Amino acid sequence: MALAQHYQKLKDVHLRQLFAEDPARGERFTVEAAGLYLDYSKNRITDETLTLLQQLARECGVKERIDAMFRGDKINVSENRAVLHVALRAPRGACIMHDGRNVVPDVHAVLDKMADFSARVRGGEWKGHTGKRIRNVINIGIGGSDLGPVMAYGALRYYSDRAMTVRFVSNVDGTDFAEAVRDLDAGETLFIVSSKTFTTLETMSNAHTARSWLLAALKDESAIAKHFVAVSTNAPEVAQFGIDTANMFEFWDWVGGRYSMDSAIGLSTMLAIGPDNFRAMLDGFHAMDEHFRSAPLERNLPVLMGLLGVWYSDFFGAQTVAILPYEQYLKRFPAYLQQLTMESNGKHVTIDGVRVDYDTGPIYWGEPGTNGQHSFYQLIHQGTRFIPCDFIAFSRALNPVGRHHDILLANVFAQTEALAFGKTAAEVKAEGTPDWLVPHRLFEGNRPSNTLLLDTLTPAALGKLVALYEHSVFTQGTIWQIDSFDQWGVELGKALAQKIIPQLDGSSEPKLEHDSSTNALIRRYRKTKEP
Ligand code: G6Q
Repeated sequence: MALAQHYQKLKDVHLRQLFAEDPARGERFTVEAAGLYLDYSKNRITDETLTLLQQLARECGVKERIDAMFRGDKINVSENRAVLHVALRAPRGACIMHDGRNVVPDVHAVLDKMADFSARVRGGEWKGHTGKRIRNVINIGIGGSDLGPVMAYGALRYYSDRAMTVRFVSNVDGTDFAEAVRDLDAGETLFIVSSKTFTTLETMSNAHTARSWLLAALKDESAIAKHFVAVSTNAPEVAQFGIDTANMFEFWDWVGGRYSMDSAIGLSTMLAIGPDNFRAMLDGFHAMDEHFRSAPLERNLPVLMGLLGVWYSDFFGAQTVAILPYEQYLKRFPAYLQQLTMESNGKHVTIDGVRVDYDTGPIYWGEPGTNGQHSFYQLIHQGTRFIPCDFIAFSRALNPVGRHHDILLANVFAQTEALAFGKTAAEVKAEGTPDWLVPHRLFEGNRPSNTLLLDTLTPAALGKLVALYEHSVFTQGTIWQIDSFDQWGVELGKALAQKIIPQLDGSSEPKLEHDSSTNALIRRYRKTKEP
């Protein structure tokens, strides 16, 4: 294949050489879309690489797949579902069809209901059972029903109502719940039970515990209606739990969990930042959707980033990608992206069920800068592994403090520069380094990175950033010909524990038919657990 041959030609070429040969490279290999500026010049690519990658995109039908997604085709083949998170942020007048029905009015009806509820809670009109206003919001959910809201709350904290405490309970480890409520007054606390299926073990366990906690304090079943709302696709289960379906915010099976932060799953976000800011975030998502749908492949930001990821995964053998936001509010962004990317593209068969003979989704990880610089960056600079990095930064600080922002941004630029160009033996020697020390202080460089530079971390900017990654994940999944929208590995986890739970309880030894390791662990736990 042409790309494999091209890789052989390029694999030993240094970024130092590429920049020397084309002094305008740093301006040429950039693209701006919807206010996001991407500098991809510090990647191990030439014009030919881009041409070949775009050819690959064309051959794999990226354009056709984008159209199929927006058209509502059932591109999630293994679950026979449409993939329409783009409808969640379509403007009111738009038309996106699903099974012969325009879903945009449904989306806006739920958004309006969320806005009305949020305004009432934020304004103190919605009162708790004892007449106190709601000051604490706890979202109970896990995976896609948790990570998006957690990330968005952190990212948009600046815009949030500081009189309100917003917390998240996801883990079935009782500590998560215990610590979340320990200093809260039940009379001022609202639980949002967020679960697409409303059957997830962790979420339902936490929801039942929350119910008991609330009733222990308020001592009246009728309090549930004022302190519990649900976000789900499953009205019967919501009613079964005891939440009035009038207090249920709906979404649909064409919204995947990890693509749901701008559906009703974002209710905690809206309660924190208010309906107007939430809508601004949706507009940001939509701006990137439009760019993805209409921009030519060569200038298409998500396509470009997706293709660069494929280039490194499948030709350079990169096992991981580091996500490095230089923005404290984006602390949980790498964790969010981990689910988005790894749950979507961690697949080993093609859409047709054939085992792939190439690598699919890499491992995503990261931490905000500058903290990472004082821990794991060492390995990126001088280790033996090849780790492409995405640096994310904002030109304007939300909290301008002295010279902090210049120092922060100087670090971004310095890091990408050092990774790309390194430091030669001659340069190290010229600093007066003795010969024996030179190898230790040498930096090979030629480590690639993207730099995403945005103006300010606004709700709209966050929407654009998330949509950029959503669509770049989709682009990659299309190249790899996998189903980026199913998650059978997660489903397996949901079923596995169910079998063991009853075996951990009860006084008589259960009949254990697992392997010898699992049997022994269960026996030891039974012996050592609290009576
Ligand atoms: C996301 C996954 C998964 C899911 C959780 C929670 O794409 O499907 O992370 O979001 O397992 O599921 P529920 O929302 O159904 O509780």
